[in-house]
This record gives sequence, C-alpha cells and structure tokens, in this order.
Amino acid sequence: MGEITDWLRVKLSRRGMLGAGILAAGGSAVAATGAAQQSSRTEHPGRTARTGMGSAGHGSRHGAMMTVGEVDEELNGFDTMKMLTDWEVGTVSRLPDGRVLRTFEIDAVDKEIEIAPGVMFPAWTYNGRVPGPALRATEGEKLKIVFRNFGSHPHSIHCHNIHSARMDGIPGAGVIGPGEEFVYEFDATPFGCHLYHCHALPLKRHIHKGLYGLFVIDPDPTLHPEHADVARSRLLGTPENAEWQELAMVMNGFDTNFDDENEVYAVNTIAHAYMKRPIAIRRDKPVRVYLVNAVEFDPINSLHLHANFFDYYDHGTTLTPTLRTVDTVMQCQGQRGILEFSFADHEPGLYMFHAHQSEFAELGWMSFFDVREAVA
Ligand SMILES: [Cu+2]
Repeated sequence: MGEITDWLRVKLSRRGMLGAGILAAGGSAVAATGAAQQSSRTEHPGRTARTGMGSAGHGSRHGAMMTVGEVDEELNGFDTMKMLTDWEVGTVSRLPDGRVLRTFEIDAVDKEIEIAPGVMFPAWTYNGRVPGPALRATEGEKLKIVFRNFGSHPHSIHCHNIHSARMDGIPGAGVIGPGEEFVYEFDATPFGCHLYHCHALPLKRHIHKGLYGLFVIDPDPTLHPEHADVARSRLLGTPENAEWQELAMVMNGFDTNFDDENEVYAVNTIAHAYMKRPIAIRRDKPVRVYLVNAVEFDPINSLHLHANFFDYYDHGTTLTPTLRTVDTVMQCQGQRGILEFSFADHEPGLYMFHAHQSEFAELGWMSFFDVREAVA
C-alpha cells in the first residue's frame, strides 16, 4: 500500500511526475530499472525504484524503463498472456432458415483491478475483465448479445458494425440500468476488426473505466471468391487459419487520479506485461494482430514494430492491405485494424513493439516478441 500512497502523494499527474524526475528518484511504480533488478513491493514498500541497469534480463539488455514488481494477475482474474488468444465464440445454434445464430452473454460488473504493480484501478468490466471478451463471429451469421448489468451505473454495449438504430446501445436504445437486461440482435456484417464499448454518458468515463473489447467478424470465403484463400486464412477454425499466429491486442490507458489524463498505458491492461513475459512467436509462422485503440483522453495512439515491417488492413474490412510495408501505424480513438507480418527471415531474439509516443511506452505501452525456432 505504501507504493500507492506514495503514488498519490506525488500527485500522479504524469507530466508533473516526469518533470520532477521522480522516475529515477523513487517512490513511483514506474522506474528506470532492468528486469533483473526488480524487487517486490513488499520487500521495499514505497521504495521500489532503483537506478542502474541489471546485468541480465530483457529490459536491461534494451535499456528499458518499466514498472517494478509484479501484478497479481490471478487476483485480477484474467491473464494477459492467455488474453492474446482467448477468443469468445459464444454458443452456436441453427435458425429455421439454416443460418447460424451465435449468442454471446456479457455481464457488466464493477471490479477493482491491478493495472501496474501496486496500482489498483476501480474498473467497470465486461465479464470481469479489461478489455472485455474478444468476441469472434463469422460474416453473415445472426448475432445475439445477452447483456446484463450487475454494475452500479447504467451501461450498454455499442457495437461497431452495421445494425438498426434500436440496437445501437445508446441512451434510449439499449442503455440499461443496474439490474436490467437487454438483448442486442443484428447480423454479423461487415467482416473486419471491430470493437464494442459502453455508450452511456458521460461517454469518455464509461469507456475509460474498462468497458470496451474487440469484436472480430471473420470473412465468409464463399462470399469472396476473388480472395477466397485470404478469407479462409482469416476464418477461425480452418486449417489455413491455423497456419497463423493470431493475437488480440487492445491498446488502453488508465487515468488513476481522474484528472482526465492517463497515468498508465498498456496493451491488454497491464503496464509492461509483455516486457516481463515476452510473447513467444514461431519464426516459421506468420503473425496476425487484431489491434484496437481504446485509449481515452489522448487523441492518437500507435504501434511501432522493431526490425520488421507489416501490412495493415484498416478496420480489417478489406482482404487486400490498405497499407503495405510499414513499421508504424497510428490509430485514433476507436480506430482499429489488422497487422500481418513474419519473422521467417529473422534470427531468433527479442523484437520490441510499442507506442511510438515515447511517453506512452515509458508509462506501460512497451512489449516484446520472443521469436524462436519453435515454441514449446
Ligand atoms: Cu457504461
């Protein structure tokens, strides 16, 4: 707890924090250190920052600034590593006309989560996790989302896809009070990399508290004969799709002192989670990242991949890239897209990716791919 009190005491305005040089001086959860020198917060309550570089570990080799200590992910109830590949496909049945009906169940729940070592955040969650479950459906299906609000405030699910006004999840059309239930129904269209989020007011607060998630609609190959191979490779469950290493990434940020600025940034919520546990990548298989920017308060976020270039599909709604051979992509609030790249020609090693806004990177949005010959 000492860490939190210190954190608050130094008035956790990140600009003030950086300006005061607290990063190096101690008392903050974000400190200049190598992974090997991290100490637990119980060992040195309120004194977790250390200067100097460790002799080993991922961070030290790359001169990383990163959080000190560990987040109790078990207590959070969601695992940042599993989250990368944890697709929520719901339950499937057939309608009388033969179409697939896919049903998702989502509950809004208030929950305190740890977003950086010792930094608790009073989140509003979908199904107890931030980001919410990564929904995945196939183009043309009929979708049902059964939404129950167990939270303390009115909430909704506003999906970024094509649907009727009644199903929009805005006040008067799907925002429900505590204890209420609403069923959203629409078709899975268009295919792409989308998102859903709460659309209760004030909007930025409801989103920023944690109510957002990925919503991927895979293309139906039979509808895209001109790019059927590509569509099949995107369709979860096909042998072609199994050739890919697919990763779900939601860029997010947390305003821990409610001053309308973020103090912590991340991919999938936990600051520097994939610095401490790099994402294992097989170099012989291509990588596809479903990326959405759910950061509030800052207009622009980005992803920069080190030592490699990728193709990008803006919104994921095309089967040919909208950007080719880039190593950085920026996303506005709510923007999303698909990145495809390969490390087949690279030597194994740790390849960094992070926001190219250096401030975001230092405050949590920095990660590693651990490229290997094979993944155990
Ligand atoms: Cu809400």
